[in-house]
Amino acid sequence: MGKIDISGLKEKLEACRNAKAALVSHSIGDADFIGSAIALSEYMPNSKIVVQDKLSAKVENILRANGFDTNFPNGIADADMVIMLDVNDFGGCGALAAELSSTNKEILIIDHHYPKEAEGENVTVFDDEHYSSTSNIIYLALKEIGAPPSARAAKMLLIGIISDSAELINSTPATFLDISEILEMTGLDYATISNEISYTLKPKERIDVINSICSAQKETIGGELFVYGESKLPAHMTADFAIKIGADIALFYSSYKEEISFSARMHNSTEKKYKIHLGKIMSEISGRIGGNGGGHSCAAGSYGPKKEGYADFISGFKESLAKKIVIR
Ligand SMILES: [Mn+2]
Repeated sequence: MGKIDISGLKEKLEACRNAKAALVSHSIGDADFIGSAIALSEYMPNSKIVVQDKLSAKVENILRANGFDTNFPNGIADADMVIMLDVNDFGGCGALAAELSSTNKEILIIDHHYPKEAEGENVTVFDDEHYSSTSNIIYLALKEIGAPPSARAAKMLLIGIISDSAELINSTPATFLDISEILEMTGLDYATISNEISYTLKPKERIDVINSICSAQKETIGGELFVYGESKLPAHMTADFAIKIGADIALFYSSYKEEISFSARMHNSTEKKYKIHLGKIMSEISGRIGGNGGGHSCAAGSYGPKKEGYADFISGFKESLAKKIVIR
């Protein structure tokens, strides 16, 4: 495994520009993935975007609204190389996990999550948590190369950057700089993009969010308000709303037919005070639901088939918080 920095990434992309690359994401690709993939596939004319399972419903709507196709091939068999975007471990790639960990094809990882080990002689990694999204990395790399994206692709990168920033809270000076440059380049205004990516929940869904938060557990750990419980909507939505209305840390789960899915969110002031990294916690305790976990310091997720492990998962989460907040 070789690690590269941004100049190494620039050289690498220039060298493999004409490769038949498969651009793959974590399971259930999000706006950051699709923005990165669209811009990169424009630069790499022989590449193709692969969706091994499905895209989030939100991303499909965004693609349709912007005139993009929503059908993508799901395999990597005919590709010469694989570029993993917005994911840094094979396990996170769901249906492609086994194939990726055994393939001899060259693999390039471009990501901004807490580094995990993706082993292999054939693996090159650019992974830097200082970037608030993979879309920022792709934007910067293309700029360094001197091949800026078209207005259409730049808008998708912008949607990726803004979506991953949790309303600009998870951001760096470069996040704002890139947003500003792309707005200028495309002539778009921020409000239009923001409206395009914000949740448009129907009244019934808003009732579900309100009910989920009302019936959640509320406790203080140290001086921090921790809210957790079951969500009737996808867990990340309820967790986002819980933070908006005053939780310092929120952990919600949604139960599906085959699996359980957890989302954790944290106010950035809590992160600053205690140096808690939700992505690390979710990764460490994901075995309790027999699955995978990871993400960022203030926004992370975990999913797995062992639904009965949910209470154990919550206790593991609370123990990890207590270690950071109370004992320090
Ligand atoms: Mn991302």
